[in-house]
Amino acid sequence: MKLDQATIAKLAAHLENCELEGQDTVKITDAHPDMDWDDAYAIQDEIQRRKVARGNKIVGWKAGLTSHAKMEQMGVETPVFGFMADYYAIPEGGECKVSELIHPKVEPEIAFVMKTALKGPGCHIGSVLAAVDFVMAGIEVIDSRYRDFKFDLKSVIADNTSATRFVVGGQPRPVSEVDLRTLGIVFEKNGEPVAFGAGAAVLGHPAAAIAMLANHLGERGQEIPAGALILSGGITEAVAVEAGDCVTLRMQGMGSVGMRFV
Ligand code: OOG
Ligand code: MG
Repeated sequence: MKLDQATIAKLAAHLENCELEGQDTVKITDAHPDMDWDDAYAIQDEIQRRKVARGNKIVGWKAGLTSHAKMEQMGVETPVFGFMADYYAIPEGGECKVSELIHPKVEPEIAFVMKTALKGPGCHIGSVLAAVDFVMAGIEVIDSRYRDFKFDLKSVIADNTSATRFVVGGQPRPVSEVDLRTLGIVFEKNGEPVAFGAGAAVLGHPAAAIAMLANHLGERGQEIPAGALILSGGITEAVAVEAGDCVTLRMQGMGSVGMRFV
């Protein structure tokens, strides 16, 4: 760690205030070029602690930058992990208020719900499939707090990987019944298909993203608890949205899920 506790707390408060007020900011590595990976996750942990202290529940985790499309779009090469708070959840078909956000984008993702806890290190696709209860369609809304959505990996990790809202739904399926790699998706904005993909876009097998998350948390003495919701990371590039838009994700054999931006 390169940053002291006071600096970590100050940066966490700043980034969380930007989130809560819908304000953008310059990336934090501009002022702290020496910060390391542990500092970045420590800032994210401090944001999580602030939310829990305020009474929010942590309902799940997310992997991000797990597909080549996303890595290329954002100019980075490693997956990142974040958490999801209760108030990020939007009901199926519900409204997402753009006025609360900075510059939202949407991503088609596979949502996993855990049957049993999963603790790394050493987790692999097999351990994930044994621990997952069911999978369903999910749309993540990301909203980087950084100006013009421009960041480096440490800055985006500290900013809880741009997490802001999500919707899950459609027709959940037991994970044993789904071929996660060939699972096809069509992502529509205002009735027009705008992106297409298959599950294998996520690290060759979407369960690999959950294994990486479990191993990442395991290194920090944490586990994925039973019942947690986990988003796999976007299968395609993220798509910008504005008030008036509606988006729908159709997932092969698993129905569809959507939300509206107001
Ligand atoms: C970082 C978060 C990426 C995903 O699914 O790849 C992410 C970003 O692009 O702002 O959530
Ligand atoms: Mg995402």
